[in-house]
Amino acid sequence: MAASLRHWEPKAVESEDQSTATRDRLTRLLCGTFSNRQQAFENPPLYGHIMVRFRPLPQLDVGSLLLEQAYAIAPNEPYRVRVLRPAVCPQRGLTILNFAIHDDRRFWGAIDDAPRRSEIQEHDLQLLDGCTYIVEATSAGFLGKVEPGCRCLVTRKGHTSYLVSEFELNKTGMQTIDRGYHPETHEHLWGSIAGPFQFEREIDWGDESLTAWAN
Ligand code: CYC
Repeated sequence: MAASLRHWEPKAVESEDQSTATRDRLTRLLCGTFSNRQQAFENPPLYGHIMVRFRPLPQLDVGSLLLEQAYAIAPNEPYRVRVLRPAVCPQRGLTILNFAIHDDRRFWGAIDDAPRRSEIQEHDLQLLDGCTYIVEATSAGFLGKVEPGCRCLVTRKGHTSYLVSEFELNKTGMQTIDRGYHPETHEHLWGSIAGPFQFEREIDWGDESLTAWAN
């Protein structure tokens, strides 16, 4: 007997409710202030002391989080400002979309300033194509990797490289590894020889995500 295609379903696929709940759990777990204070103090000069902060932007699509990444000595001069958006897509499952903000200087420090955060609009965002994280839930939290394909192109010291990046997120914090590779030779050009950055959660803003998109 031919099996009916209509009834075929891969076992691992979650129901829509389950995957929305998982997405919301990821959003909640990202919200907060993370720093590698201990690692930086124990291993100078291998690791700079970095602060990573994620906070909800309720005026934007569900899950949108402002990210400011800065050296701890200059917290309001972030070297990376992004909007991240956990999202479930039918082909790839749980993902995090990564957007740059046009002229992001306008919003430096907005992570600590709700009125300024509220000014960020959807038309300020530009999707960083190829830089989407593919995420899986684990018992303790989440694992994410930049999508395959070597398409997350970044420029460092005038040279183009593609980013290979992974993170592991749980209640206590987040570990990250970023590495850049040459687009043709695939030679390792920069990043993480000493091992992952170990960020600990210092402030938990997860509760802000519970009400941000409720209506
Ligand atoms: C680039 N690091 C990137 C990019 C991503 C991340 C997505 C390229 C796309 C972009 O610019 O947004 C990583 N973004 C993340 C991670 C999260 C995130 C893990 C959390 C979910 O939202 N990166 C570090 C270290 C440092 C580093 C502190 C040491 C290797 O976290 C370097 N990352 C680094 C560099 C680049 C990069 C040099 C490319 C050039 C640049 O942006 O300056």
